[in-house]
Amino acid sequence: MDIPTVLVVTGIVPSFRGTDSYLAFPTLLNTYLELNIEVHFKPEMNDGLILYNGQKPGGSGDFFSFGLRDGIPEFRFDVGSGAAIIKATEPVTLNEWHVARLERVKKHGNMYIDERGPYRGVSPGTFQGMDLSQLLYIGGVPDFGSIHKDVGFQTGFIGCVSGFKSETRTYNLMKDSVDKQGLGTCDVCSNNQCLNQGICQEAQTRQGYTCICQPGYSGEYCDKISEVCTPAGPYLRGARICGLGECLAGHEEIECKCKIGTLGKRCERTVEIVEPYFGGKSYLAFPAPTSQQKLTISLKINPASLTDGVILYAAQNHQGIGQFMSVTLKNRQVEFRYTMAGMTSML
Ligand SMILES: [Ca+2]
Repeated sequence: MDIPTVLVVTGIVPSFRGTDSYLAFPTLLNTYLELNIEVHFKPEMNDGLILYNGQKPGGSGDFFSFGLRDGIPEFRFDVGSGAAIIKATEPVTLNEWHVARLERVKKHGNMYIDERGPYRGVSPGTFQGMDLSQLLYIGGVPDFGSIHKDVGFQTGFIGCVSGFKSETRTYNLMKDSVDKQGLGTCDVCSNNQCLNQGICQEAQTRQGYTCICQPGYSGEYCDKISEVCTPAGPYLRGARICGLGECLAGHEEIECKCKIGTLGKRCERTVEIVEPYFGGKSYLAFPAPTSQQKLTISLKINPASLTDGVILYAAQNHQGIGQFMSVTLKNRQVEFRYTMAGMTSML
C-alpha cells in the first residue's frame, strides 16, 4: 500500500472565538414536553455561551441555553414561568474534550457532564411546555442584546465543538447549518492517539478526529491487529479503516469504497475533481430529475474510446422495468432513449 502523504479533509470541526462567531440551525423540534441533547466541546476559556434556542425575536418567551461560567457548565431553561438554573459542581478542564448531556421533562431538568451527574433543577411556576421557534445557535449568537434576559451570558464560547445531537438526529455541524459566522478550524490532530502509523482525520466524533489505520490494524486508535469491516455506524471500526469512505469486506482483505474526491487504498488521499474521467466501471450518481413535464439536460463529453457505453441513465426503479431515459454511445453514435406513455423512443 502507498504510504499516505496527503490528508487535507479539514474544516469539519469548527472553532469559535467568543464574539461574532456562531453556527445557526433550524429551531430544535419536538421540545414541548421533553428535551434530550448532547454536545461535545473543548473549551479554551472559562466563560461563554455554547447553546441557545429561544421562542421569540428579541428574546422573550421560552428558551434553553448551555454555557460555561467560570468554567462551570450551566444549563438553563424557561418554559413560560421562570428559568431553571442547573449548575455543575466543578469546572471543566480547559483544552480537553467534554460531553454535556442535557435532559428535560416538562419542568424538570438534568445535566450530565462527562457522565457525572445528574445535576438537577426545576423551573418555577405552573407552565410545563417549551415552545421554541427561533434558530438554534451553537458557539454564540449574532446579538447578545436580543436573547432572553435570563440566559445571563454576554459572550460566546471560545474553543471547539465537535458534535451536537438531539434524540432523533446527529447534526453535521458544517453542512446542516443555515448560517455561520467567524468560525475557525479546530486543531484536533496535534495530540492525537492514533497508533501504528494511523493517520489522524478531523471528524465529528467525541474527540474531533478518527484514525485511518494502516492495513492490518483497526480499532478506535488503530490499536487492534486485524483487518475486518464491522457492520456498524459511520464512526465505528470498519469505517475508520477507510477514513470517510465505506468499508467492504472482500475475500482476501477489506476494500474501501471512497467518496468522490478521495482515493487510495484506504481513501487516505484527496484530490479535487473538476472534470471526472470514467474508466468503464465508474459512475457518478445524483438524485433523479423531478420535473415531469419538461426536462432539459446538457452534457459535455470527451470520449477516450468509441466503444459502446452508457453516458447517462435514469429510471423509475432498480428492477429495470418501468420508465427510463438513457444517453449512450452505440456504434460510434450518441443515442438518446426514453419511455413515454409505455413507448420507448430513440433519437
Ligand atoms: Ca411555554
